Amino acid sequence: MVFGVNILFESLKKKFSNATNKLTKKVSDEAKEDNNIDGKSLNEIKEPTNLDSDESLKKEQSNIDEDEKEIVSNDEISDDNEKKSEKKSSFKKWIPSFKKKEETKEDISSTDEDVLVEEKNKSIFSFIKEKTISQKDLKDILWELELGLLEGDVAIDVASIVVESVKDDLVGTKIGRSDEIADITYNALKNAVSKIIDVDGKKMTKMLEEAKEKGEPLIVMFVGINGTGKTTTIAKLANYYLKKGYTPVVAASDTFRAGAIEQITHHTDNLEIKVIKHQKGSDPAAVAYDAIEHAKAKGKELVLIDTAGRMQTNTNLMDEMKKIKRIAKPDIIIFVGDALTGNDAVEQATKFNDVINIDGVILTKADADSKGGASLSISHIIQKPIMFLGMGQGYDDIIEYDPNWMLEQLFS
Ligand SMILES: Nc1nc2c(ncn2[C@@H]2O[C@H](COP(=O)(O)OP(=O)(O)OP(=O)(O)O)[C@@H](O)[C@H]2O)c(=O)[nH]1
Ligand SMILES: [Mg+2]
Repeated sequence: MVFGVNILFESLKKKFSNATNKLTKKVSDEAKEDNNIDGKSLNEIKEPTNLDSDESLKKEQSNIDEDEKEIVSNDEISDDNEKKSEKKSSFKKWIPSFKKKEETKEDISSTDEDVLVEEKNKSIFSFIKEKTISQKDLKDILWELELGLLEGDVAIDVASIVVESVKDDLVGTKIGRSDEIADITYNALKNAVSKIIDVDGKKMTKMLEEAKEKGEPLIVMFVGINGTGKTTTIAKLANYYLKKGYTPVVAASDTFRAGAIEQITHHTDNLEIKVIKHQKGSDPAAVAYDAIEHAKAKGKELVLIDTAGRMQTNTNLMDEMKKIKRIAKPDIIIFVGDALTGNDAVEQATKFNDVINIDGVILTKADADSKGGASLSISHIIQKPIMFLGMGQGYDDIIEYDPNWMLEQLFS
């Protein structure tokens, strides 16, 4: 399968990674401020380069020497030789003295120097006291995240849900170590997105297996506005299920657009499968009916009904679509939307769902979709699952949608 340039959801990926970085930095900065002790902030502590000059090294070393005395007198560290050798280590040259005092007074009851060094080491990358994330810490960054999502064509409701979920997860969270922040914010975002994209519903492959067991064809009808990729998607799915051992038949029920019957016939010829077709302008419901009869008579397992593209605002064509549904009684109605149209695809899906009650969505042209807004929003808005994603113009360029795969794409 060729995905072309790797631009899949590039913009959303960037937004999520920016948000994680900014949240991490903000909370980290706040924590450093909170932890400013004796006029010395964690900023200073974390920068060994500050101490690189001879003078600061000497100063730090003399602090350490003072502290060493304290350790010996307070806590009976007896092994002088070990202590001397440790003193020489470059690591110790920039251990902050206050941190050492803290540990020395409270904890050092054994003479285990290894433990002492390890504790010091940890302390450099830790907060001195816990930081609790507040609403104030997040305000600006969440606002930026929301704007970013809207720019990426994420539906308004979905953007708000993501932001609220991240806020709920993070506010009140206690962070003990600075290196935890990135993980915590990253997980909060991932969790928010996973709630949005995982919508339960019918699963075509499973239903096909079940229909086969019953000895009945599975009837699937495809709807959507003009040019979104319905006919191409039908050819891809015919190929997909042929490879899984099923025999499909296609109903050329787009009797409206010039060239539509020839277009679908071209694909069925290539795939060497049967197409049931009438004349241009004939009743699309009758074509679907004949295709179903053919499948039943010949023991074919799958009927794929192509329909004409229609605007959701065209009442006559929407009524005609309802008639096809009434006659064909499809097991699954799939709305085919163009991922590149972002919020428009979401609006169309909503309208088609209102009129005909769709069971799921296929988003096409995901291979060219750098924004990802429709993929993130559509199933949550209409509460129907994305079933497949179209990933190119070839017969093999289709993947069965899996929310975990989507999460991987967004957070890899
Ligand atoms: N890049 C890309 N192009 C696609 C994909 N799916 C369809 N196309 C292209 O989109 C164009 C329209 O596809 P059709 O299958 O004719 O669309 P349709 O919905 O049947 O169009 P109408 O019958 O006119 O409503 C064609 O050029 C397809 O090759 C996809 O997943 N990726
Ligand atoms: Mg078509």
